Amino acid sequence: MPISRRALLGGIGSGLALAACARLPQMTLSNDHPHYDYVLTAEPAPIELIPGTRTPAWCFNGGFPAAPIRARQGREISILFRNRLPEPTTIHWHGLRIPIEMDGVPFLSQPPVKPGEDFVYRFTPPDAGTFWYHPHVNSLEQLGRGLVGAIIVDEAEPVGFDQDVPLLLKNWHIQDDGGFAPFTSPRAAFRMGTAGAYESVNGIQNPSYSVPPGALVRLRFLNVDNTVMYKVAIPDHPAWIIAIDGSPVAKPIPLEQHEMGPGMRLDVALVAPAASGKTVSIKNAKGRLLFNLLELKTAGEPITSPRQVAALPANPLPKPDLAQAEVMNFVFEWEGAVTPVGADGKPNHRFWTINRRAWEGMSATNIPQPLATLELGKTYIFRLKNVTPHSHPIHLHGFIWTVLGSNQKTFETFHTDTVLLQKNEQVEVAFVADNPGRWMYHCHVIEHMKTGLMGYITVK
Ligand SMILES: [Cu+2]
Repeated sequence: MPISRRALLGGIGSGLALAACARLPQMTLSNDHPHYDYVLTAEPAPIELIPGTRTPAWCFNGGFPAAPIRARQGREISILFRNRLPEPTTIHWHGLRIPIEMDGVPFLSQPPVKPGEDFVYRFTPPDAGTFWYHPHVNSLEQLGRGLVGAIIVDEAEPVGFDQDVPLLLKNWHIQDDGGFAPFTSPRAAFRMGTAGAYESVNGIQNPSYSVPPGALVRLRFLNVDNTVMYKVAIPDHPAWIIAIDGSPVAKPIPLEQHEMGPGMRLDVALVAPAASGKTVSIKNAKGRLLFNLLELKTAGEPITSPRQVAALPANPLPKPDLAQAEVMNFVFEWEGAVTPVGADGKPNHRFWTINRRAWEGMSATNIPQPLATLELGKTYIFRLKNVTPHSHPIHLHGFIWTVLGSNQKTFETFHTDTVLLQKNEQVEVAFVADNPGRWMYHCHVIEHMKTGLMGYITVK
């Protein structure tokens, strides 16, 4: 979706009000200076999910899914974001280690982008991998209506896949007529969340993608859902995990079943069957049953030179100094078992807690205290303890954790920006606090984050 200069000029006029950005000079758009690699517009756009119906979605660039934004590792990218929604918004770049001014959290890192306004996101991604973006305003509705997209950072040196398939996993909260159903209910918000009824991959139920026979295929799974966990499995064909949540694993891991909470990603590599007309079926495991997610079908010109799955190059993460690390405990808890609703029937927003504190919410004039203040450059070990009977994908903006261990399972050390904590699980993660700013720290089940399971840490 790189926008040509001509298309860019055709799409925007002069006299745009650009929102202020603390670190960057104000960009003035003129026909002589089309400075942007991408134009990303958030706007209402009806789409057809259920054949013959209209869903009043909110989309990026007019449809779902928007073509992935492709950046290159170590190279600056500039994205002109245009808010054409009827309400304020921002864009957060999940998993990218970029300056706080570009992190897209209203009030904490930038003012909300008002309807009709624009904002220039400009950053240099240090890490290659599969990432995603979404608003950080009115998240239940904005993400629920479709404002989610993939940003793929290509490796600095090409890694040689024959085919690269981004797969956005999302359940839509829609009814049979295509109209939206409620994105939340109090009862579900205090349990595992409200699942949408219409499952989709890239906006389609059980899509089929054709790949050349013998091709080395990279599947990029992105759980962009508000609520739902996916457990990816490819039971009848060899496949390997090559990256978890954007970060390459040291050695490809044979894929059995891999669970992804909201916000999480998974890169899987496989060599397609050598013959034409063959199918590789990709499943979602629910309990002991396997359900179809999508399929690959071999077609077209075969690739005859042998292909092999290999490890991806490591990303340049700073190495935690475990001997000098400071340990911090974070306990994820809930306040009671009775569904708390106010007199208006709406959920009580102070139900889930981090260290006995529910997120208070914030505004331009009222930013609550951080959950913790970290010293710039120092290594920290976060001990994440889930004492609730539900799973929580815990995400920290601006950093990538090294996962050291869990009290429930053993694994090779890996890196992630989102840890899926199972019930009663305790996980230890380490990282170097090398990125100054105020960084959101929250559960990515949107109903959990909206009802308390959120906060931020300050690094200075
Ligand atoms: Cu949660």
